Amino acid sequence: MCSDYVSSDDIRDQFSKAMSAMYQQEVPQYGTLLSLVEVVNDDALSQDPALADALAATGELSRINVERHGAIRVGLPEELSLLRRMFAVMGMVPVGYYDLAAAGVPVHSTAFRPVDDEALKRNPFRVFTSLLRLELIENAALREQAREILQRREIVTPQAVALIERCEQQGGLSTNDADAFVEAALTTFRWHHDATVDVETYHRLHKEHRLIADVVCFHGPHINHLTPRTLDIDEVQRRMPDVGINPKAVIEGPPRRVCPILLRQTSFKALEETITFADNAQGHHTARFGEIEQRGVALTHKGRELYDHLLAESRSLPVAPDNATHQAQLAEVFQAFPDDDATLRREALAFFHYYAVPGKQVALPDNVDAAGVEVLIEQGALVCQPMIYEDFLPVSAAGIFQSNLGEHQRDEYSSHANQAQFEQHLGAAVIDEIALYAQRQQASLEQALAVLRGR
Ligand code: OOG
Ligand code: NI
Repeated sequence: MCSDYVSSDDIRDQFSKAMSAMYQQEVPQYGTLLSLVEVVNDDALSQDPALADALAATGELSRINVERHGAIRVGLPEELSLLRRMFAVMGMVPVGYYDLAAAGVPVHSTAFRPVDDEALKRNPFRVFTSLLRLELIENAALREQAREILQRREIVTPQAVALIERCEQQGGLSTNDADAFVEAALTTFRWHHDATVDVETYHRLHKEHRLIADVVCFHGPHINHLTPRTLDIDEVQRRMPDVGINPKAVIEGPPRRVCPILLRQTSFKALEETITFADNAQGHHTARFGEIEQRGVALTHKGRELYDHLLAESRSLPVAPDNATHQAQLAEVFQAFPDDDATLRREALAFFHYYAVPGKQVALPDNVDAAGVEVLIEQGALVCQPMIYEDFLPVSAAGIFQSNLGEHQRDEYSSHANQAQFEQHLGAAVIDEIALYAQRQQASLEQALAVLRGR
């Protein structure tokens, strides 16, 4: 690749910062939340030097203050595949498949994100991207009307399309082109106060499902939240009311633990926006909300099965009236999930990065198996750090969707997950997230062993 091109990591970093600045202007509470998260993160690091050391070792300390995920929803297959090409310019590829129809939300989703160690360290910006499943609209006339409305809009500006094509042809963008791309791409995710439909059409779609109205009635896939990463979500949840923010009732995901796993999330209610409809009627729409998350170690298939099993068990208990009770119930059920790094590693429940300890001379066989790894760790020649989970959780995502869609919840759709159709619409296969963690763990182990062998 020509070295005159800006790296895709730089473009992503620039874009995620521009997006954050735009969202701060659009949703002032997001700025308040960022300040709160920063204070809590600084406190967590100063109170826990071991945490600071661990984050420094994996290169996460430098990324934590820029780390965000956003979420968008699109209406048509062509929109999804065009966004795939847009995100590729920024080194973001589709990872994972999430079926939300089972939770009563008529979408299926993926996350566009960087995948390799260096790119993640630089800026792990991810965008949870959902495609509306028009086929789940039962009323055929309404379904066709929704499709027609969507077909009339262009969600990416002609200039952005031209720059995406240039990047695909040349293999990169010059500094000027990259700047122009970031600005043009940002336009796609802006909020629009004017709807593309009259108020009556909006209400008909809204009645079918609020999310359908949100996707179909506007000029584009406005970013609906941007989520900073905190090191102590319980503390942020506790302090949110002090800064005028009311979080949803419970924190989604696993309970608080010594060794955090996967992802814990909480959100707060959408803004009510004033809308001007195509017939000049005025009305309201709620779409955008705030969210925070705390990330823990990525789990193997075995670890994930145990998580899913325990989560299902906790969900069969009576619904807790408040977060404290919910967390206490969860913690009780999750006692069955080992809570120290050594057991998580030895039982192959979680993924780790391996590092060689400089200066250690040890005799190494040609093939180092799992038992051999344990010996090297005991000898102090190898150390490991938890590999952070970079993805999302479907049950949590459904909880986030629902708490922000408001009162009117509907039952699950009877349709099944359809990854093949999603990939066809996307124009590419989604990457299996667990295979990615396994590869990165293996690569870090091989690299560490090479260092120990003096190569
Ligand atoms: C996406 C909700 C899912 C998460 O963090 O799990 C999500 C949406 O509301 O569009 O962002
Ligand atoms: Ni989110």
